[in-house]
Amino acid sequence: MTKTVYVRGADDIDEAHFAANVAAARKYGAVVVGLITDEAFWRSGRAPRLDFEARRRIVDRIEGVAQILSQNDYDGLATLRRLQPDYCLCDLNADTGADAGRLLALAGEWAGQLITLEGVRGDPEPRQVLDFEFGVTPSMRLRQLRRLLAHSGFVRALEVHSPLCGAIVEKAEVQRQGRSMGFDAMWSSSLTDSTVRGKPDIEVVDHSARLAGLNELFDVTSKPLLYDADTGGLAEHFGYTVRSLERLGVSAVVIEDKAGLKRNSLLGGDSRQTRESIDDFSYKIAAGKAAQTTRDFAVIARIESFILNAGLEDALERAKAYVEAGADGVLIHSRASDPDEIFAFCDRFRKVDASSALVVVPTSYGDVYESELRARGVNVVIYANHLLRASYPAMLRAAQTILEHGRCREADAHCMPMEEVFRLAPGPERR
Ligand code: SPV
Ligand code: MG
Repeated sequence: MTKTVYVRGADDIDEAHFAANVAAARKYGAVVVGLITDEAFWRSGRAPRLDFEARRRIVDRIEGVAQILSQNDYDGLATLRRLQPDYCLCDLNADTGADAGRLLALAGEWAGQLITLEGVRGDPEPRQVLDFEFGVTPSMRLRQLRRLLAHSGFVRALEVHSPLCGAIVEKAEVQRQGRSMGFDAMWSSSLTDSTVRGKPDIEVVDHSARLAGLNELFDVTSKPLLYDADTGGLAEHFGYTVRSLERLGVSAVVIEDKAGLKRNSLLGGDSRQTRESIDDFSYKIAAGKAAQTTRDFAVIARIESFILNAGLEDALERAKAYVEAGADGVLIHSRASDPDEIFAFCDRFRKVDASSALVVVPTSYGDVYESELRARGVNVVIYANHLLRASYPAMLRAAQTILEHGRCREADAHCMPMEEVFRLAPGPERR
């Protein structure tokens, strides 16, 4: 009897890569591709870059595929249990170490065998490469955020200030409670974009400089991006910023209702921040919405009432006005060390507005769990500065170690091996 080989049709169906997998698999038997349905993607909190039909068409034209199954579970474990193939192909370049380990255990359940593309049976360490070969057009990227919000209702975003950070958002994945967890989106932070340039977060780094950085970031990533545009500048200028962001493929812009010299919201002490009037800020929101050319782009209005001690009623009044002016959602910010005022806002806001996006940045109240925020109707949680804050102490420690020893050997202990650096961006094989 012909043996069967299961191949998982994962997120980024890159035709050449997938065809190579199928070619390797078909040496063992008839290739059955478990093609993950869009619903299974959404349930796992991810967005497929192509919808099911588009992915099916790609797989369909690959030579050697005997059957395509609609796979309704993201990791494929239930499908494998049902199918009980003779072989299961595990792509160590694409599947995580945890995937590999679980597939191996599962294959043992019915004496199936795991084939790994590197010929290493069950090697738990996947290669962490930035093997981003799947092109994403600006419009594909732009609409991802709305699709994610519509289907899964919750987006987890992490700050990026370089293409390398983007690659971390793209690839970082852990297993939590039996599910693989990753980031859905990137946050382009004014704070970290300024700090990496050694400048304060006062709108002194202009959008042209930041947008040039986004271009490079988008070269090596596929996930959607929310852009922190500070105050958005003059209403007359904001429309131009919206157009530039849309052209690049940014999914949403966030503007905050501060006026004058903008200071970072988490800056303690008397930062003498003033606010835009509700009318003026609403006018700016409307100007941005009028300028956008796609239906998918979103303008999020950030409310600074708690930052300026103006209270809950003020925050709610502003939220209502901003949504009426056309904002697709609101970001409610706080620098309290507990989430009480955020919870109070969410509860009241969701009573009167069930559909606008609700965004939070829990830097100062970091004890809060995503599940608690979700339960209060939050749709987007932004981890706004963590890659910058993690990297600087590590760089400083390496620099100090060199100074302390008068040589660099000891710094190796704080640094990744050179081979891993090369593996991050391996480049093409020489012909
Ligand atoms: C940023 O990341 O630049 C933000 C969020 O605006 S915060 O720093 O908390 O104000
Ligand atoms: Mg900012």
